[in-house]
Amino acid sequence: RLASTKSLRETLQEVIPGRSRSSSRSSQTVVGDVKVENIIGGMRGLKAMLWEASVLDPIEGIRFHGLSIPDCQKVLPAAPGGKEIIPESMLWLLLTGQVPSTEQTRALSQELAEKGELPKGIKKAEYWTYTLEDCINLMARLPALAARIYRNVYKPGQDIPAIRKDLDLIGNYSNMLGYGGNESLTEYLRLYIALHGDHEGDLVGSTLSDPYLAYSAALFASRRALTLPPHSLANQEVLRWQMAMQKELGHLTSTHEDIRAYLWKTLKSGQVVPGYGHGVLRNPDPRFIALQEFCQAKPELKQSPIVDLVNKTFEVAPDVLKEHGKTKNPWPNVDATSGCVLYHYGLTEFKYYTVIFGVSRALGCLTQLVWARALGLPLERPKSVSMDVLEKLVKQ
Ligand code: CMX
Repeated sequence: RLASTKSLRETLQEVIPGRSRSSSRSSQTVVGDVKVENIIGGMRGLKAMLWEASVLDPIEGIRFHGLSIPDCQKVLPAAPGGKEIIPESMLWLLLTGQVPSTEQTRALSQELAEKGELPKGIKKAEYWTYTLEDCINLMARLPALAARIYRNVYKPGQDIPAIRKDLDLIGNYSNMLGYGGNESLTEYLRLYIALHGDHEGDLVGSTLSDPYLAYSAALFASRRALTLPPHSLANQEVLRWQMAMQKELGHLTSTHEDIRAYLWKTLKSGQVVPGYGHGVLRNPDPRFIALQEFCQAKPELKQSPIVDLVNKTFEVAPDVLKEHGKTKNPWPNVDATSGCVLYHYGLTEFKYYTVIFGVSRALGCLTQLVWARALGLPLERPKSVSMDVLEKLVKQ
């Protein structure tokens, strides 16, 4: 029964395989009868449970792995200078079914003492270091998570490649999505995700919530932020609209005049031109320009019917919107092209675009969280005013 000098973990590693009882797992052997008194009596005395460490005999009392209490008192090591069994040696016996040596018991006492202190509160000035660690972990896992969503929904039953240590974050994401062989799309995803990385907003994070909660809240709680037009889903809306235009005009034959007429038709039906205008910007969105430049540099994208239509629309729409005269910004925003390029690459599942967007937004959300902790920023708690107060102010 005497154990070797092995550690608790090593000992368990040896013991567990022998006790997994694989041969008896599906045995049909009858262990006993179920009597009415068992049922009414809370299953007392009914052998229906697997328990490794102890057995309670009505006459002898408890035995731990076959050792009675007097046996344990005889063989289980005591504390230095003591005589009584100590919980460390009992724990060892319960876990492994073996009697530990004095050295093994001391090693376990030492490990417990080393790990015994309650975690102390960390200094406020150090919050950011832990936040950063969580943020990096979260960021690192997002591609696998987002790729799994894509595969589960659109390509079920296929194996997802493992993370490759030699690839960058989006190289791995693209690979796990199943587009690893398409370097041009992978490059586009890199640019798209880098460009969409930030936007203001840190309400949940300001409550000192951890990055996982804050980021999930950013994705889920703010439906407007991610799943409703006009601010979001806009790249899907643009794609739908451009495809409808393509269908109506014929993609290779459409002239600037045709597109101008289509734009007016959209506006006259009371709809906005998707991909144009912005709450803040008053110029073409530099993210749009960067994506356009990406497309211009790739010969196959220059020939893409959908990308060509986006270009032609850009050549016509600002003038039409200026003439229409409502929007403060007649220029394209990033969504005027972003989804159309994904579509060109064969990533045609519209509904997934918002997930890619979510992966991207992690960059900004998590950055803000680290800075909020580094600067010790307080809970965001704006003061509200009622309509009455506002009206009084206006009338003053
Ligand atoms: N087509 C037609 N009319 C437009 C327009 C467009 N693209 N953009 C704005 N307008 C209209 C507005 O509907 C508003 O009309 P009303 O006065 O009748 O309500 C008027 O112009 C003034 O609006 P604005 O101050 O210029 O723009 P807002 O700040 O109110 O809205 C935005 C900004 C993005 C919601 C709006 O331009 C829009 O709906 N664009 C199309 C959808 C789109 O591309 N969304 C992507 C946004 C990208 C981002 O947020 O980063």
